[in-house]
Amino acid sequence: MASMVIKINKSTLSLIEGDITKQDTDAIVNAANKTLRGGGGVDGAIHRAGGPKILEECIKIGRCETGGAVITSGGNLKAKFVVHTVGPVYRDGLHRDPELLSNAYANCLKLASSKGIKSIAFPSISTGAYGYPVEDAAEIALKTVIDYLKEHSDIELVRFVLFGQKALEVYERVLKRLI
Ligand code: AR6
Repeated sequence: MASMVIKINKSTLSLIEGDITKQDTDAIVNAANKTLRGGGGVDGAIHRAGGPKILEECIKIGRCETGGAVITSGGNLKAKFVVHTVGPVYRDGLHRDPELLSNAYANCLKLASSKGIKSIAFPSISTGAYGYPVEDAAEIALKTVIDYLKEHSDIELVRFVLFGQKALEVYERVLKRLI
């Protein structure tokens, strides 16, 4: 399996191809929607693999705004927690799209850190049903995570779990450009 691993201060940032529901990190991130009631893509896969407990907790929480993040248990998943975030629906890359996508990553990291989470796996938020071009989204995602890890040392591992070789290649290319 192709992958890329770099160190940022004491933390590890890694890129792999795979299925987010199979990750053994303390937390995995769900690319949810504002209603938190489940959906397709990663959201559907996480709820299917994690079982009904996750949805019950989501219903209690109620809602999540674009760029925000909330947390539930991991249900039947290996991961103890699921951090649910809502990426922006891509319009044109202008307006608030980049800012809201960056907020989604940053708020997941802040929330994870406040819960003592040491390792977290992200999917490529907004690049499926929400239509964000992968290359642009990768740059925002990686920049936001790198900036966070430069300033905070509590999260030891951030793993991007990309769906398919093509997405992994894009993330690898963008990361090489950024470091
Ligand atoms: N593991 C890792 N990545 C995956 C997996 C998986 N199991 N399944 C899909 N991907 P999307 P969005 C990739 O559509 O664009 C839902 O219906 C996929 O290839 O899941 O943020 C929600 O309820 C893509 O690159 O999320 C919302 O309504 C990336 O994950 C809406 O979709 C994100 O695709 C959110 O759309």
